[in-house]
Amino acid sequence: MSRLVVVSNRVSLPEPGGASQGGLAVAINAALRQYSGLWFGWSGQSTPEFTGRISTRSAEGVTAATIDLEEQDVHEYYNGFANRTLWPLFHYRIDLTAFERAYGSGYARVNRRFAETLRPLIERDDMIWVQDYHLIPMARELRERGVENAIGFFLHIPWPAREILVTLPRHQQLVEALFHYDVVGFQTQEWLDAFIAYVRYEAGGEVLPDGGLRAFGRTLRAVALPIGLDAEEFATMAASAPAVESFERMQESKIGRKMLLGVDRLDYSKGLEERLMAFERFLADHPEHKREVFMLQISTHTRSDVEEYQDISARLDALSGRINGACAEMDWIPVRNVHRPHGRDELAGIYRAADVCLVTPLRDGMNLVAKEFVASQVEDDPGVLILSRFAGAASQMKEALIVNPFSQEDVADAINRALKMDISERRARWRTLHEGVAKHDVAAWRNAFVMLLEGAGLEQPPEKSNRK
Ligand code: GDG
Repeated sequence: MSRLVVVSNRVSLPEPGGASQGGLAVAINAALRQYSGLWFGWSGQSTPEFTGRISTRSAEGVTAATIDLEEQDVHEYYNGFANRTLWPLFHYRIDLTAFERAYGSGYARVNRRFAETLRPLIERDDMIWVQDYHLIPMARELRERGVENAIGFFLHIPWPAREILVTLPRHQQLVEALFHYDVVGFQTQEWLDAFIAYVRYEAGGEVLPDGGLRAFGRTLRAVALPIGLDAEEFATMAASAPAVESFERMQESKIGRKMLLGVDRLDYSKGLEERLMAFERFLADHPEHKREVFMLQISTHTRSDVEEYQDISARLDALSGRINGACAEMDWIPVRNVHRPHGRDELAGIYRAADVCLVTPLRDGMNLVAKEFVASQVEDDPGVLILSRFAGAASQMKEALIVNPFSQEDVADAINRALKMDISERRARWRTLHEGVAKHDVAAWRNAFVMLLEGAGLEQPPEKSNRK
């Protein structure tokens, strides 16, 4: 069996207790757990000058190889092009997108540095799987260095509509870089369709009879492959002592009230302010529910060096403070606004204690919180999932209450409906959702992608299968 080499911006091996990790790290850890794989990426540390020195560490059968980046790299590539250009743009926030040449150069430089450092570690039969928007040009850089192995790419975030993407200077260069991969995966058919539309109408490419895409003189296979949870691991964790403890602690603190839960990285794409305003609207429309219900919003800080993230943090605190000031009573607070990160096991207990989970991003590649919430429920008394139609997860989780997060009325109505839903409907919806989460798990995602990558390796001409 070929070795799997995963390349992503950050590498974060599991730690005891499961410290806070973003969706991608959680998924890659789960995907590599049963693979004797290599995981290559940035250590998260910066040095005044780039050294290219590789540090390795192993845990649970996964070897991590990391490099430090130069301070300027972190500024221009990570905080810059990745998180101030591509992230907002791909989440439809042109208003927040920074178009700066220095960011583009930093992005190209870091991708080059990644490729140069990774090159000597690649063995003949390795399959290489590059993750996410930070590393789109990786395949081109590796090919330029003679790598002929099968290389795949998976985009964890949405692929934007063509009309949005063309606002990016040198958008064609970015898309052309993708054509150096053999397989490119998107979370949903919708993002894949948007990519195909760009290839056809902007790049003059075509869809081949076998489903392949051809443009820029190259061919790739593009697929929609939704990411999933390690559902089994999650179920085990949900039954662990820390999970049971946090569940009991939550139950006690609910004192018979219903809990609405939100769990998100503090990010403007997650629709946090809109969600709080919808909750305020719900309280105004349904005063009979006051005192019977509260919202626990857990939003952990990420990317705190980026200005837009400091802004959203301040706005969210102000908004929850305003709602509490206006609505709270001496023995009831409507919003519990928590920034402290929790262990994953602790989180599983909190999910289980929730009566309703609000997953209302304005745009989201997939959203694993929706799946984690479902995986944490027990059949006796499952909670209700309210899910934004703009999360990739909505294409799979149709038994959730699907809402438009931009409409406070719509979300407020869904909260009311969720709170009133009888137990048989809750169980029926949950059962179907749970089946889906268990079936389309992270192993299914990994296996399907790796199979395509293996196929791509076989399709190479003979001189290419001797590649190094
Ligand atoms: C990107 C895409 C896609 C949150 N708070 C805590 C904590 N979390 C964990 C959750 C979940 C993860 O963070 C968030 O995952 P999401 O999928 O919701 O979102 P992104 O981080 O934006 O991930 C997304 C994903 O990649 C995978 O492809 O689904 O669309 O944007 O796992 O549980 N974890 C811990 N403590 C916290 O306080 N331990």
